[in-house]
Amino acid sequence: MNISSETLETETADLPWTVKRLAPALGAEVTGIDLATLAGDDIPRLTQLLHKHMVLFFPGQFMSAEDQIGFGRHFGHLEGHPNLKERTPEEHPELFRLAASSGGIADEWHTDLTFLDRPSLMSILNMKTCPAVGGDTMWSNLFAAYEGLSPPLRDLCDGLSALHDAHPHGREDRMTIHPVVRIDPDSGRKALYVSEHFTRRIVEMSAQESDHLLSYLTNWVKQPVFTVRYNWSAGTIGMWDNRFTQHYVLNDFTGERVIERVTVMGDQVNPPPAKYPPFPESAKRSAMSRHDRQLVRHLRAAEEDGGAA
Ligand SMILES: O=C(O)CCC(=O)C(=O)O
Ligand SMILES: [Fe+2]
Repeated sequence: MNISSETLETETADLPWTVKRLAPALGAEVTGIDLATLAGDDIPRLTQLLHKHMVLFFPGQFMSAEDQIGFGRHFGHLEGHPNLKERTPEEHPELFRLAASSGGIADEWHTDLTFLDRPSLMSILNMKTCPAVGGDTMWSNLFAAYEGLSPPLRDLCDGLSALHDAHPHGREDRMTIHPVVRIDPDSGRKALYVSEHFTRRIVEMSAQESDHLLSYLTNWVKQPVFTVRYNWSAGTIGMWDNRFTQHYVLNDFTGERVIERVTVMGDQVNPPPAKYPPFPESAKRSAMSRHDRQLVRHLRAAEEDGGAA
């Protein structure tokens, strides 16, 4: 029987660390590595590993804030959260803290910061405090979600774009438009790029049609077969490719749970040429137009900026 390295549970070939796959869809745990003392080719190797598995977990790291920031900087420019200002007591501006005791539980499926023109490339999470039971995080593989759709639905999604906003942070004025399907420039693979947390409206459809399609697609990405679920222990670092995954925290625990995240910026979502006009351009004005207000506001602002939306 010909077993490719893809099917092996543990992968060690060419790597100085042990990599254990956690689910067929995505996710791997890496041991035998100290993230605070990397050298040589370690960063490009980790980047490659991340692109392959989409989310990586490194138990037992217990990184300091400085080491986590230093590790993150190897991958690009770091920025704190644009809307949520809770930081660490030391006020590291690059570090963003979420504490369950102050409501910081990310229990809605999302890709980080997609209300920005250039969302984040990757996020690096340090699990500071976690409950003995519960508080797992799930990730979904958005390539698999796209590829799992029927060909006619894929064709439909290929021609659409969607408005994302920061409504969950009380900032629905912060918005942008991304394609519903984004393409990995390296592999050419397509991924479904809408989430229930940040995606508000399909641009080219009526509000009613958009509600139905978005509801279908944002539920579809949660199919268990596309996901991995990780049970944390304190001191674990988790890092994910934020371009082609979504994640969700199970709000099933009691007691405290605290994470600190650094966010690597610089993602560039390249929209394909528009296939259809935005819906409000072709719709007759009526009482229903109120559902188009936010989209119209954004399109006007984008036009005044002289750029594409
Ligand atoms: O708390 C977690 O496990 C993930 C929180 C989250 O959504 C994030 O850090 O982006
Ligand atoms: Fe998140």
